Amino acid sequence: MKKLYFSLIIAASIVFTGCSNKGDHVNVYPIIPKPVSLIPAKGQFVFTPQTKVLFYPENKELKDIGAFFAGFLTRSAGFPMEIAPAARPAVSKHDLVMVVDTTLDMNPEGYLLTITPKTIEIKAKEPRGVFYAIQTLRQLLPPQVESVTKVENMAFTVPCAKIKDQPRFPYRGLHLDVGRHFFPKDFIIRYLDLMALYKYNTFHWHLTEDQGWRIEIKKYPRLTKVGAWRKETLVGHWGQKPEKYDGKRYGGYYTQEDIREVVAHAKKLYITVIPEIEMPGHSLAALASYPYLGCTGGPYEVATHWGVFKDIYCAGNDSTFKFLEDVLTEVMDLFPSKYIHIGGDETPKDRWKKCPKDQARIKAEGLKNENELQSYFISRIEKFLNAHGRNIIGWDEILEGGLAPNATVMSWRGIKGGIAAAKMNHDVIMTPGAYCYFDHYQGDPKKEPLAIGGFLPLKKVYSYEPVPEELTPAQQKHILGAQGNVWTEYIATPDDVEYMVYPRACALSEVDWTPAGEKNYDDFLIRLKSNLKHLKVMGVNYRPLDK
Ligand code: TNX
Repeated sequence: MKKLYFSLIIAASIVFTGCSNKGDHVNVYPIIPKPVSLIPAKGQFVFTPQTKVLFYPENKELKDIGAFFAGFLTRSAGFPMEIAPAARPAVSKHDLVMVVDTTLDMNPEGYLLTITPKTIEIKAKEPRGVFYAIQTLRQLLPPQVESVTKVENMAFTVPCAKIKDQPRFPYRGLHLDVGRHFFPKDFIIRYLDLMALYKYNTFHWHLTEDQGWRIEIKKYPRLTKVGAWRKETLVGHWGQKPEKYDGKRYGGYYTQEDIREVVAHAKKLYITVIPEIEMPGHSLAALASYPYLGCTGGPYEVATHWGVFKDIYCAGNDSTFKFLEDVLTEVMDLFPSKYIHIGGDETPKDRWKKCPKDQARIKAEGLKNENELQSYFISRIEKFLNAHGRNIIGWDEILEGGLAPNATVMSWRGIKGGIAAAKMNHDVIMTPGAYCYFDHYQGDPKKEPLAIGGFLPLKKVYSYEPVPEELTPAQQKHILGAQGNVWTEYIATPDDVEYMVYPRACALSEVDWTPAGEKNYDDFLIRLKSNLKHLKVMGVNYRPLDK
């Protein structure tokens, strides 16, 4: 055993010293997103069965992070990896030590990682910084560290370096639409696990749609009994004639227990889950469940094709607000996030124009038109959520007819909405379709699986700059970060999701994390090539890079 170890160490030394010269260090430091500063050094740290994970001070959160990291080496290398509190914030033995020092003057998500042949030391102001250092370490280890079964004859080493790192933006998001297609809880957990590897900290879970309501609400059981199921699904592209349907009942939903499990798992990964409950549009599944919520009273049917539907919640009816407040009460109980996303996009006003109750509301509230009625709707919901200590996020349509006083805007129809909101001193999350829509094609549509349209190659995602030049420095501070959106009209399985999301999410992680001046696409590609080997071991169905 000892002998084998020795030769593995020698082999590893040859590989790594060969590459640790300045210039070609990128080959052995395939870290994504790229750290703010990395000083390469000669040699490597070799994990052995004796290596311990030590933490200081004694703290349950640090212990959990230690166990998270140890798990990888226990599974892949078979090392026991003892996790123990350290007596002081330094080690003399051949161990990994994780130190939280609240007096450090650094970003709460930042970290310092020093790797020498003798020890690995992580320092951060908060445990989440330590967690991000651990993701960096995972990427520096051989890809086999991600293996869930023991890998024989493998040296588990990391190249020496001194890394100082912190994110550029506080909001680094990925979204997933589970309304058009439903993805099982276990896949959501995997989606989160992958996000954590790239230092994303927000999961926007789009839970309600015309084609399916996916969250159990105890007070309104028909939402999942009726609203979670559609009688069939469109085959091929929407708009293609003649329309064809598959004739198969389709659906699914998350129980409240499932949701609690996902939220708890996300918390361990330092990911906040923001639920989206769409209103007043994209609500046909809710209307089909409770027809009194619509202007005409129905009957309604859960949608079987894609697009924008005219039947939306009636804004003239107080029982609509009672329903939504009840739903949101259960939602707030499940999701501890500061933000609740209330949708607000694509709301045709046809029904409101003809509905006596909506017209009466417009009159009674002294509103000018249906746009102002939409604003009334969103502001009323905002008031309710604010009273419960939560803030709303809405798609950029919520600017039309007047922005709710405390709303954060998600700019998706380009960046205009984001600019307008920032100029009004509102916070903004950037998700412009041309750069952040991972449902768009990645290559020639003839060679790609059917997608909604558009063309968003990796390089274009990478090139995105979330802060618009026309904003003043004070307004720029309102840009919280960027998010990749994954709408699933044409993405039906977990494998399809991974194909559309990776490696584009790797590129966007660098947009969100790395200082703009440090970005370089060619360098990113070199790191990505090595980094993708990790995803390969994890069995991720990523789209291969163009030759
Ligand atoms: C627009 S982005 C939508 C979604 C669609 C998506 C398809 C947004 C707020 N609304 O309902 O799924 O386009 O790319």
